Amino acid sequence: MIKEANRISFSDEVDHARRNGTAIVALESTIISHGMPRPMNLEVAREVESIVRERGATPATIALLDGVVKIGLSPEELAAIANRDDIAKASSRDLAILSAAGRSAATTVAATAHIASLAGIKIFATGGLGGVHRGASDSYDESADLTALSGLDITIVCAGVKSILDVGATLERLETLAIAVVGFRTKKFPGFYLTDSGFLIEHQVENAQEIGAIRAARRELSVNNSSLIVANPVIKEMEKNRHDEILASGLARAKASGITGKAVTPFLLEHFHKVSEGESLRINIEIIKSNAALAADIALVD
Ligand code: PSU
Ligand code: MN
Repeated sequence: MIKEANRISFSDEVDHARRNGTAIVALESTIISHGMPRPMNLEVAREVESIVRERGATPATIALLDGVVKIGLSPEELAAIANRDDIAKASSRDLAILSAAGRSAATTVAATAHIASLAGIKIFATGGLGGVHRGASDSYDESADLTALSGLDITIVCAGVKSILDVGATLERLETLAIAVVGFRTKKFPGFYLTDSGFLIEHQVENAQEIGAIRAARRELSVNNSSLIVANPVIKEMEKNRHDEILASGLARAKASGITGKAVTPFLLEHFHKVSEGESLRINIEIIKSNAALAADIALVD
């Protein structure tokens, strides 16, 4: 559990929920600072927190601010993550380096899941997971989200993985890493902007109670050394041909501009937002809100 009081701090709201043992949902911050444009990003971040509260759970948006890991952000801190120009993108490996330097960063799924686990928070809502990128057999670009989730017991609600990735390869890696996957009212693995990535998953659940029962069984059978993914598809997806066209132009532009490493995901998301004239942003927002609501319901079952 947490020792370094100065390096990690809880918001009053999250502190209160921890003391009372009530439901908490972890939320990541990269999606706020690097996944959506201003000023919409702050509005959405606030709404997502409100949705978690309305369902009866406590939101814990996680980020690094001026060297301190924050579990739960005050309204001012949330605005800082959304609007400040000095917010880095931190995966797990970056956290200590940035913290020691007193820097600020939004946390990816990998980093957020790590911090949430430290704080004993077991349920986490995000948009889309990172995964294996297209062309990874040459570039070796595979998100650290996968390895992080392979070593943490957290239940993560997402709309599958982004269709910008190699979805088939990502599903294979999830299997190898013993990360469990269930579809929420679907057996089609969602592709973020699309309800169906073209890949099937084996297991389907219908409600939060069923997920609670799986979580209990995981503990009893000691198969909770790695995470459980709840894949929750978007309701109103992007038109498939349009999606494929935007993706192809985005990948070509990323290649031509020499975009690599951690810049790839934000670059492609921004390309989608620009070219789809707000359609991808609308979908992104719908996804985060619906995932936050489902995560709250799951947290309340525990
Ligand atoms: N999904 C979104 N928007 C995002 C991300 C995911 O809808 O901005 C972020 C998440 O924080 C995820 C990260 O952990 O992208 C993965 O980045 P990379 O591919 O560089 O590991
Ligand atoms: Mn990468």
